[in-house]
Amino acid sequence: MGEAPKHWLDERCIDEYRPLRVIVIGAGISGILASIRLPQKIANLSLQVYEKNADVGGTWFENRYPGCACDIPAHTYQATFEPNHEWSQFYASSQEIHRYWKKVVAKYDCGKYIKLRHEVNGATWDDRTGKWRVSIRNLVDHTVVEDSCDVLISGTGALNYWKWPDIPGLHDFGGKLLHSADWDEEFDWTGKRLAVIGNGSSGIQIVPAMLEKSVHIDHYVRGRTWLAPTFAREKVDQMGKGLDNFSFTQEDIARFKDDPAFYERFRKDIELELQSVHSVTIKGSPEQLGAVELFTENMKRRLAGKPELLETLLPSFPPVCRRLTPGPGYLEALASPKVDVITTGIKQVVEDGIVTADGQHHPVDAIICATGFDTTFSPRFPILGKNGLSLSEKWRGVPSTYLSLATDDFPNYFISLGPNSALGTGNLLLLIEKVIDYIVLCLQKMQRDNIKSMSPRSSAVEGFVQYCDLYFQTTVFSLDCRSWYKGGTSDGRVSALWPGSSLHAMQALAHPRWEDFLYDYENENACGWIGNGWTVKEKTKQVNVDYLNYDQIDFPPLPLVGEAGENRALG
Ligand code: N01
Repeated sequence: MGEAPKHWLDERCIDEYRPLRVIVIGAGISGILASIRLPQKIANLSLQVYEKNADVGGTWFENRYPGCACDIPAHTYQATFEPNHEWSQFYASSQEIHRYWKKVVAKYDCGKYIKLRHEVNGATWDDRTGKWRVSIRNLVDHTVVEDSCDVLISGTGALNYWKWPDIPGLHDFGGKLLHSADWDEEFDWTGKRLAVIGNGSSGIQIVPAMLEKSVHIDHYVRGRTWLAPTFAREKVDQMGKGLDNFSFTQEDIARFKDDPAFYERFRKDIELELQSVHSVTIKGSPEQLGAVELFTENMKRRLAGKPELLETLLPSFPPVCRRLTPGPGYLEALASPKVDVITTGIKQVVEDGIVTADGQHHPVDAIICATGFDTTFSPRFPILGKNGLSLSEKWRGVPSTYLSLATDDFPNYFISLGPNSALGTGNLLLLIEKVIDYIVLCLQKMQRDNIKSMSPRSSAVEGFVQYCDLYFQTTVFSLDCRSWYKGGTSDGRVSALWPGSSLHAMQALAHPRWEDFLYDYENENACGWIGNGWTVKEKTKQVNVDYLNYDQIDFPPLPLVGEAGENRALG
């Protein structure tokens, strides 16, 4: 064997971790969690988060339509490590959730990493330097800044790219035209006739919230949808509040604060319910069949004021195929004499209203499009990986990933809430935390093993895509219902959901399978990570033997002996 080149011996202690510059795109929940966990766990880190908006919070900053709230109970829609004792509602409003995340940002001083009003508009991988070149537009002075990083993390969210529906004449409308995800908070609809298009989660919240002040609402329902019984409501009822009261009083909040055991039990009971319904997503399962009956009864009860609507609304597809929502107050609002549910298709929008396919003209003062987002996962700006490969080209058709968070030929690129990461049931925030933890483990490995770049093997990406496709055949998500889970189609590929339960995702993300990745090393010697034979503490004359501290020693449990079960002792 020939002599190894001298430069193979790295002038670096084994634990002298290489500097890593990381850019995160977006300061929504993913970006905030990244700006807490990365500085906590990555040595020698330079972190920059770019956020296009004027504030942090992502979805919960942007979505301001009337009634906007999280339809998952607030006590399970928070960071695991930041339990909030002061939620004022069982289903917190978008404003309250936004305030919560702003407090988290302030508490962990994340602001120092975040540049607001800076929109990333391009990213290109340079294989030679092992860095991403990132182009950012300053939205205040419109200058373009160039930055670079070792690792690029996308935290732009799956439901951020809102779009107008494809309806002829929409922009010829002479009244007020709004989209749920681009709300005009100045808009006053008192005494106005409204059209609300769409009965997804947004439309379901908007109709009851706008009803009181409006004079009339035409609610355009193209597809049918299931309304779930209110989630975990007996937990609220157990507090003596009654089944339909979702506000917490000052006394309730004081109890959450002063009685930690009560708070923990309340939080865990709801979480347990959230995590125990996965089987309802499986085709033909007793839970799925039971849900049809349960949900039908629930809808019938809530539509008592207009029983004829049940026939109009009841879907032929099973529950959970489309995203499920409890929609408190929605069915009750539809039963109001002020609301017309219109299922005839929209032919066109005219200057003063909407014309349906049967030729009827429905005049309105405002049209509210609660019609959803572009969920194709095509990036909004060019992201170019190895050999100039464009991510939007690569993902045309199938947005293929490895575990939703990385893809082949895009080294050092990670995604939070990428394709196949959303959940039909379970706890999405927990999943975001686990994805960020997974990325942290990858960054730690890059530093420990002196890795220049890593990306999943093509075979691992193909394997995950195939796994998803086979898995979803067993679930109700693949049945015939139009949903953003399938990119807005009825029979397309399920490209938005994690293929399993949220507890399954937790397990899958807990321990990266390093063999599923390809690596390039900083040093040409694949064993370069061993460094120069020194540890940092020795080089800096700060040696200690803390590994002998009792709290650092891993004492194995002793076997029990004798009837009394006394332990064996050495002396
Ligand atoms: O959008 P959607 P969304 N003509 O795509 C209809 C999250 N979210 O904003 O079903 C007529 O679900 C379309 O009809 P159809 C949550 O994950 C969470 O409501 O395709 N109608 C559908 O009814 C949710 O799933 C919360 O036939 C048209 C609706 O518009 C996701 O965001 C709250 C149309 C779009 O529904 C998206 O919800 C709100 C057309 N041309 C949202 N085009 C929480 O509480 C579309 N539609 C956490």
